Amino acid sequence: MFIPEKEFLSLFGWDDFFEREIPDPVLNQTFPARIICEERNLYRVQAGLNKFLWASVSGKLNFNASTRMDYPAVGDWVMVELPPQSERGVIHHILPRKTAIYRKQIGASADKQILSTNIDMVFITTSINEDFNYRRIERYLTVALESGAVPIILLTKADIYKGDIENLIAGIQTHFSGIAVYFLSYEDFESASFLSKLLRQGTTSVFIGSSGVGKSTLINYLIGSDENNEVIKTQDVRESDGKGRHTTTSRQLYVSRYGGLVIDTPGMKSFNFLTILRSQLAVFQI
Ligand SMILES: Nc1nc2c(ncn2[C@@H]2O[C@H](COP(=O)(O)OP(=O)(O)OP(=O)(O)O)[C@@H](O)[C@H]2O)c(=O)[nH]1
Ligand SMILES: [Mg+2]
Repeated sequence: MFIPEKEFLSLFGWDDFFEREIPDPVLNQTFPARIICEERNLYRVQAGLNKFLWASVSGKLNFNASTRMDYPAVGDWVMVELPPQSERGVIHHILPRKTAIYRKQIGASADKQILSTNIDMVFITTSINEDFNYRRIERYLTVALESGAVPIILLTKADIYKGDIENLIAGIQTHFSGIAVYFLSYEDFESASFLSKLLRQGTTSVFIGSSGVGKSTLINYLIGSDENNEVIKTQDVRESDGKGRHTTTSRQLYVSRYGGLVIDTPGMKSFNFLTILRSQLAVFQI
């Protein structure tokens, strides 16, 4: 039987809530793992500090699933089995989600796409170039506030802001009272001391925001990669309108230099549709 590493579990945010939810019948042949990336019908799961494997859902889970929400998403804790002589894991069960952030698909289908689950903080990331606007923050915030996760407004590209940044922050704080607002610039990530305070071990944060605001640039720093050794691809924004071009195409969870887990997401175009759900609802149970 596979015994999960205690250190891994606490680093990855495992707690009594999930412990209690392990269903008895699957306990013996499965072990807990967290979904760190998803690619079509395959999931990259982490089950130990250095234990990664690809896994697919079991036939039963697939059969019982009626919407995309019934499938694993990045951030989920799942119960996985590694059949003898196999390198591919089988996901038997998705543990209930504490929080889930998702958006509706564009088009006729009402099916929702989950961006990530079991998050503690939502960083509403917005650059303070010419594309900055209050309405967008408002929309992201409305959704974040429903989640149970803590919303934080993060202003990026402070280096290109021409006005007085303290004034800007004071204005945002007045507008969105009670919400923490921070700023940073890629020229000086080191001085953004709030990052080490917030991204503590055992927490999970998701970075959402329009394409090109600098989410992946920051996450590259947080996971210890640099310009010459970029783990996540980043791309210049169009100079004509300051807008990005959708460089990140999938969600992925990483361990940050401060211990907390961080999830990069693709920039959102159709943000109007984004909603966060509290998840202890029966609908998520498999
Ligand atoms: N001037 C300036 N440019 C920045 C800063 N942070 C990121 N950039 C640049 O902005 C561009 C877009 O950055 P990304 O990190 O790819 O943006 P993203 O939010 O991940 O975009 P998507 O993956 O498309 O959602 C890149 O050219 C970065 O070098 C910053 O603090 N200041
Ligand atoms: Mg990106």
